[in-house]
Amino acid sequence: MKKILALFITLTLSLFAEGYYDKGETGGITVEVISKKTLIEGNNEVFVKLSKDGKAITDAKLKAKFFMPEMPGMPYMEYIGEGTPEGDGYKTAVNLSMGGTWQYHILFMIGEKKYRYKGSANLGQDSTGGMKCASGKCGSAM
Ligand SMILES: [Cu+2]
Repeated sequence: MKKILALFITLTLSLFAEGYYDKGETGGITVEVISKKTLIEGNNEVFVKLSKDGKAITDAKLKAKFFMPEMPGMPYMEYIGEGTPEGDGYKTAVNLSMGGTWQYHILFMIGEKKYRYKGSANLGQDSTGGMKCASGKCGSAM
């Protein structure tokens, strides 16, 4: 099991350049937001890892809320993906209804304590800043 996990982590690391990766901290908890593929308009798989002092936290309750503020001619949009524990993190599926920049909040509870981690992603853009496809309209080939 450990070996499989290590392999999974290695694979994930090697794929960062192709996808989305964000790392930060909230309330002393390190949060990593990972998508193997560039985030696109439509369905995305997002993996979230929580850790403290290098130790994975695997018993949190977690949600990923992606949203886009109201703009002229466009209503507020929101999608909440429920996190399912998998390996050393949480897997969630997020459907983003249009291209552009999406804000997100990773909301999680460890015991009774609530946390919120904030980030944003430009659809179609990988972690090196390169645009893979215009406005996140990448199609299924990505
Ligand atoms: Cu929009």
